[in-house]
Amino acid sequence: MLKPRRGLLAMLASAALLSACQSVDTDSASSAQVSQPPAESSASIKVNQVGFTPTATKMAVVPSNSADRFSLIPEGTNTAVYSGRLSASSTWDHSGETVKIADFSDFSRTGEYRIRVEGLPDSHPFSIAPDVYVDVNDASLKAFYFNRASTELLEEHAGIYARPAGHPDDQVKVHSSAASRHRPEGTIISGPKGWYDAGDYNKYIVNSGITTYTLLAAYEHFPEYYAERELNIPESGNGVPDLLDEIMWNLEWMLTMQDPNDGGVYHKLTTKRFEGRLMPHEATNQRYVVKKGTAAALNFAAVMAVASRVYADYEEDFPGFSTQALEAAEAAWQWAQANPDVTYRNPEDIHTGQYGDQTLFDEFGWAAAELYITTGQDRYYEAIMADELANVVPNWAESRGLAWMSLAHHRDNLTPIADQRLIAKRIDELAQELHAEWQESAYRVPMRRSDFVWGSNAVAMNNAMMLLQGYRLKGDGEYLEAAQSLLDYVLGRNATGYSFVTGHGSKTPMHIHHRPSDADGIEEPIPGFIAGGPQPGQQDGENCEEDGASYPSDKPAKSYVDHWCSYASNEIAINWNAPLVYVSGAIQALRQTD
Ligand code: 9MR
Ligand code: 9MR
Repeated sequence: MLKPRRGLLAMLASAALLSACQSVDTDSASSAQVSQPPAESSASIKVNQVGFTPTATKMAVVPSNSADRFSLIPEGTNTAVYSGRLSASSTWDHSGETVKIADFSDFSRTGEYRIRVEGLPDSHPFSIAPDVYVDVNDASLKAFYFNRASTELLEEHAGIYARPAGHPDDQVKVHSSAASRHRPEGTIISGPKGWYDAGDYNKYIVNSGITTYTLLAAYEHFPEYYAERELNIPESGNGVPDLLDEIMWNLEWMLTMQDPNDGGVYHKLTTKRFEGRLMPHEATNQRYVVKKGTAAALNFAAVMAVASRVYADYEEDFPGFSTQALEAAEAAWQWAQANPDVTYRNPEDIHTGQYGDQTLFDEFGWAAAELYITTGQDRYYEAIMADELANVVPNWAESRGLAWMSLAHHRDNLTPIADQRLIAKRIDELAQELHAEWQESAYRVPMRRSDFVWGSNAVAMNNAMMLLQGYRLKGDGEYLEAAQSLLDYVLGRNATGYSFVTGHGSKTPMHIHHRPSDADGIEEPIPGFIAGGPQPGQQDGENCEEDGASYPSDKPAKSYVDHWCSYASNEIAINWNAPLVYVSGAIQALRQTD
């Protein structure tokens, strides 16, 4: 795709966008009944618009001006209850801004506040409360329910977002690329349920891998927290935690993607082209299962191995599932052993998401680690190749970090073959690296230049997830604070001034690239989805220009536009929501006992 041309039209559109932002900030200042000079959005105070637990580190980012102090004003009053000194100013290269930090960590009184700095509009309001992330965590998980395929969303669960069933997926064709002796081209198979991947309606095994794993890990790490949550989904009240019921919706689909004749796993279930701006039930083009691949088999094997051990505790609720999942995992692992380098590229007549990972060493290591943990068989430990497997922040194409995360969590129950020292070292070294970034950054957020890619907000959440592994292993409170800063980042302490989670914060995305949110005729998007986030690639530049929209900036941390056209900065995706669930739930669970 071509880089966008930055013509006069684009400049005019971005000027219009800027003035739209201005009015938002002026409004919020006046509703606090203070007279402050109007300022452009880059001159606004950036703070987590949801808020903080009482004992957390609490920071805001303040554009540099001559002020050297800030204060906290309780909502509905005009009297400061706290005053502090701003840090020295420094420049954040990712946004080009010169900023100061307002640190009010030692203020812990519950309530609703704004931050005030002379010469600037007051910040958006935020809360200090022990249960401050419960709602955003619930919503980020409920978002998966809203993205369910093959089912009607009833008003009693979905409220105004109720909709008819879409995509029964019981008449799916085997695509030529997936044809085999037992299932020739055109064979009809059934692959219902699962979650739509993102703003599109297709279902991709590779991306389901990291997503489903991350949600399973949230449960494995914080089972008591999730046992108490009540999401009002159709299965609520059935005695199984809602998180596990929601995950089961996708596991059932994933199982249908395995060919029982050979254990191989289809890469995706998809239409040939992306559907239009339609509701699920209106998007009725023929669906296909496409080409088996090694990455699909290994993602599938890893997830089924984890699911087997997690649902073993729920045998009565899901009879036989735990055994079935492990058998499916082992069959997929066998297929990958026999077919170790079947990388994926779209066949010429398939134009939907590719998820074409070309490097498979990490997927082998991850699947081996999960099979090892679940079965206790040393041959799987050997297959991890632990000495050569680094720990890096995970994404859909990069699963090594997930292996280390699981090994660290289960470290007390591993067989003697496991290298305990190596497990601790891998987790801690990555956390240290991110911690150093946190301390050096002008925004006090561990985001590197290379983190501003398609889905950068999920990179932020995955960075936080790995810091949290460091915290869980070693108990170093600074790792938790650095993770907190990343949650602050996606909820408002970022250079765009948005809280990126729909419906959570004062200034949130209204035009996410999400077909149901776009086509349902309801102004507010479905709540609980995290937008992809800023990144300078602007691969949708031409698409946006056609729509008369344009990015306000080329800077990595500001390159975001809240418009339907922007699938490269404003789409939503299950693999982006999952680490938001993990991180918001983890921080809530770890903090509420403080
Ligand atoms: O809607 C599609 C989105 O889910 C994908 O992430 C994106 C990139 O593959 O593509 C979107 O579809 C667009 C297509 O690629 C080009 N024409 C416009 C489509 C919708 O805006
Ligand atoms: O998240 C994916 C990103 O890493 C890629 O750069 C991008 C373009 O290939 O595709 C993203 O994934 C999209 C997928 O292909 C189709 N469904 C929507 C996903 C999020 O935009």
